Amino acid sequence: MYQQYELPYAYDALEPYIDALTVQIHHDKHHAAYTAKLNELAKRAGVQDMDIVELLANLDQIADEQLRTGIRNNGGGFYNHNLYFEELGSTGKEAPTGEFAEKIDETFGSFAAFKEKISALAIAQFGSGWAWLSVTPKGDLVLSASANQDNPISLGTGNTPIFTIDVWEHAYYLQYKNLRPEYVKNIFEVVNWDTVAKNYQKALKK
Ligand code: MN3
Repeated sequence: MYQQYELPYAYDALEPYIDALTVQIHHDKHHAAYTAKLNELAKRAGVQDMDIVELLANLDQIADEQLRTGIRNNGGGFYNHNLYFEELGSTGKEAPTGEFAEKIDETFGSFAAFKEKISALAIAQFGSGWAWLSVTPKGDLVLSASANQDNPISLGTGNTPIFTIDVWEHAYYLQYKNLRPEYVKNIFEVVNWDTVAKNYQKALKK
């Protein structure tokens, strides 16, 4: 049974940057639907007890093509939104600190340069998708983007995602309409960088 991440913050906690109705529908409808569908399909495929990362990294083990595609999309939707909702909820800290902050500077030059690069990927993603900050098996940071509910795990990169930006229209359209760049700019106002730093440390220990 795959458990949807429960929001530890109120629907309106991300306002004015992400409105309460968007958070509510995004989490309680979209994310809940991916989770329910994943549970149904995983049961049918007999993989309901697999860890989600293991499952997404080994999609080719599911012989039935329809089940495989359904699990790729809904398993991705489940995993991606767990990461997304967990990384949000500002602590008031505008940037990471400590070892993770040093790694960002070393990799991208500065935190501002990192924000600029991942934002450009998010804005340029054609149609629905995600932008990613991931940790490679060697412990390096890399950026990428993906379509639909694909992610660095289901794409077989071997990298561990630690931060993401959802650029499906359901993530911003109620408030921002067609202005994806505004949403991408504002999401940085509500990131919990302590959570992302924890994700980084966990990824290093893999
Ligand atoms: Mn979404």
